[in-house]
Amino acid sequence: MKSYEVNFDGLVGPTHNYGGLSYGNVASQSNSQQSSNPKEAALQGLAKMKALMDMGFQQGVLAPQERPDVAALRRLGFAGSDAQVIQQAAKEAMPLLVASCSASSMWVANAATVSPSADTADGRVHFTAANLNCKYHRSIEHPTTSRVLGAMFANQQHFAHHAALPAVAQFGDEGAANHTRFCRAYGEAGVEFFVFGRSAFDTRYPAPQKYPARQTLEASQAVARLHGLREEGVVYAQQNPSVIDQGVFHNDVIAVGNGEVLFYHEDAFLETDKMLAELSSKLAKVGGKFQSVCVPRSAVTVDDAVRSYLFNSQLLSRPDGSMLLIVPEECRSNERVWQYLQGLTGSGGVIREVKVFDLKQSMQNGGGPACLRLRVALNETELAAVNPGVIMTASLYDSLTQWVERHYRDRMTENDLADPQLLLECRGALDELTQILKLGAVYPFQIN
Ligand code: SUG
Repeated sequence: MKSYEVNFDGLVGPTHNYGGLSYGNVASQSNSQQSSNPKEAALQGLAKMKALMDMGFQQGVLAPQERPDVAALRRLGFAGSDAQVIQQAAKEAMPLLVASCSASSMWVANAATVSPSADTADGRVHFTAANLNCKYHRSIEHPTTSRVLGAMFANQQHFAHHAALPAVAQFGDEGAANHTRFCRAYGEAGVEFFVFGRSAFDTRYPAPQKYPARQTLEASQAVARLHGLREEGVVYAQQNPSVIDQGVFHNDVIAVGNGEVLFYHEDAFLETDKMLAELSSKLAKVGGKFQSVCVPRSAVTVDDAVRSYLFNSQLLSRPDGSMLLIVPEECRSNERVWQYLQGLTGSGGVIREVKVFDLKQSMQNGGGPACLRLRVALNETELAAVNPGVIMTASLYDSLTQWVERHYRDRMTENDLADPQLLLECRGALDELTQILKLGAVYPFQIN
């Protein structure tokens, strides 16, 4: 049976702004308070989806969330009408209003961890929504994420959904941003690679000194248990704490994998040789031949990787078995990175081509091409069971582009977030979106 990797990209929401909300994420902190352009952000994301679809890849779309999240503000004690809740928060606690307005759900690599059916005990595709417990503005995403994923992958014969892990730092889980799967073919059993930043219960593991390690070993292990993965099909590795302290807040900022290939920075992991040997022997047991492409620090520094997002790229398999790397424009403007990429594609190795995309609006908050997509490996039968409303087509692209043009502002600052009219605009837009994507009622304003 045919199988595919389907990339579901997060559609940028109408409140996209630079709130400076993510301590440890260099771009988010350095662009704090700048004015943003939500319309441009959404169109940049849609252009990437359309381009991948046109290249022959399977592409889907994941809906944004209702923001400002008035219900979240009410849980923090703000009261009255929706407009009063927003105005009171703006007056008394602006950082909380900004957090409740974040369009951060666009980075759907953090929406969930997904295990394909070939890896799981019950032969279904398993999803665990990420609790994103490290940052308040992201911790409020998972209930709606679960409803949206449930509406996209509704068929219970093929899809199993798990609620987010307990909402404490000890089970901090950032979803697929710290998870990669190696396989010979997408429909065959593979090796799932979980990368954690610290252990919450075992003090023998080192931890970063400056910035938080968002993913714990215990969270990764819980996800693997929930999904019914076999021990021989799982490898755990620890991120190098010193790169977290240099701004590598998710593993997908320093490594990316696809098929039988891991593309990573020399400083990405602890005990790299042991980890590579385990990946290689476990992949061999399911018939695969593991290959690694290490980028030496002498060619590209960790700082270059953090600024250019070289590793936050999409590594895609082409029909002839070679691979294509989708990188952000920032890679072309970094001389060392660009030079490295020229050498890489010219070397006769597996990665043959680089395609550059302008995702500046998202990049300024620390979200590159790989942050914007959630990968779901599906066989033909499972793909047919996905809600067809969320699969990208030329006509869906046109509808979504027109929808963005109709509803999105082209400039957003902190003052705009305090405008109660923004809530009404967003709800109107999202109500229409759920009809375009055939999701049914998924947002708090639709179900309460
Ligand atoms: O969680 N930025 C996101 C970026 C997520 C990137 N995802 C992956 N690497 N997979 C984060 O730090 C910034 C929001 C703000 O500051 O307005 C933010 O949430």
